[in-house]
Amino acid sequence: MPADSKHGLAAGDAFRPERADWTIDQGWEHYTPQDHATWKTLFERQTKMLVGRACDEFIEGMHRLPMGADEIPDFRRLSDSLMRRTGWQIVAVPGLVPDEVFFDHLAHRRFPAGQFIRRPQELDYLEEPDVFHDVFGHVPMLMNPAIADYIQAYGEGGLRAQQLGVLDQLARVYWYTVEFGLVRQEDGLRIYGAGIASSFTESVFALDSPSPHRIGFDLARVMRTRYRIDDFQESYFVIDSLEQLLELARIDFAPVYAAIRGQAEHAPGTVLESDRVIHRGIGSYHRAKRPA
Ligand code: HBI
Ligand code: FE
Repeated sequence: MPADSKHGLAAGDAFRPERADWTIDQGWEHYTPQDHATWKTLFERQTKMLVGRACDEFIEGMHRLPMGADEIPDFRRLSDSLMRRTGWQIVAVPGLVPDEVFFDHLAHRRFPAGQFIRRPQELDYLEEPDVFHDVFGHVPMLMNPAIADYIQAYGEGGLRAQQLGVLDQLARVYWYTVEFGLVRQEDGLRIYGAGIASSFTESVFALDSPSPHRIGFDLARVMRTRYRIDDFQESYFVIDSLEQLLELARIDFAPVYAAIRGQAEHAPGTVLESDRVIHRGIGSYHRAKRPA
């Protein structure tokens, strides 16, 4: 799962950064055998789970990276591979960082990755993005040129969106693509979003459950759609190929913000007349959890 609180800092409030960009040393030598064992458990069950579920670009990116089951990857080595291919680097951070700091890193093709790893008794529970979510979930996709440009554009757009007062709208686009996106491949829907790819349970739910909606991606539609931060998504948005993200990276969002200004927001589970519905969810999962 991704960060539970995408806006503002929850658990990290007390943390005072030494550097203005919030980076810390990964301190790879200081990971304990237990830390590496936790990585191994997560890595092995997730690589098995993602066969036939993750998109081809994810699998290819993973194969090209110095990342395996045996140890938490060293960010310096990941950065060497990324730099050669797409010009990205990985920098270590203590957890969630303030929005401006996050955007500035992305705008400069630096991906901030949580330095710590979750505790063994909390394999499926995360309050802040840790090294498994950030590195296993995000880094393989950063080997792809389309996603690489798209995430940089998101960083640049984030600073503009803040000034325009439309950060919520932009953050939803990130959420429903980079974190929870699905892509159509010849043989069916596949995962490219890191929040799904790094989650054992959601990687099944997102593709196989009859419960959630799967809807063709539309920028203005997604900007108006709230999301769940504490549970599986009620709707997933599907792009036709990763090239679609490259188009998104190149267009100016300002006219779209202007067009939807003042329009109503959609609840996470709403289906609209205008939607290109790929699978209409039966909503069973979230209905069962709501108090009667
Ligand atoms: N910090 N480390 C980290 N990772 C994130 O995904 C992140 C963040 N800070 C802010 C943030 N995400 C979001 O609030 C923005 O995408 C809007
Ligand atoms: Fe993430």
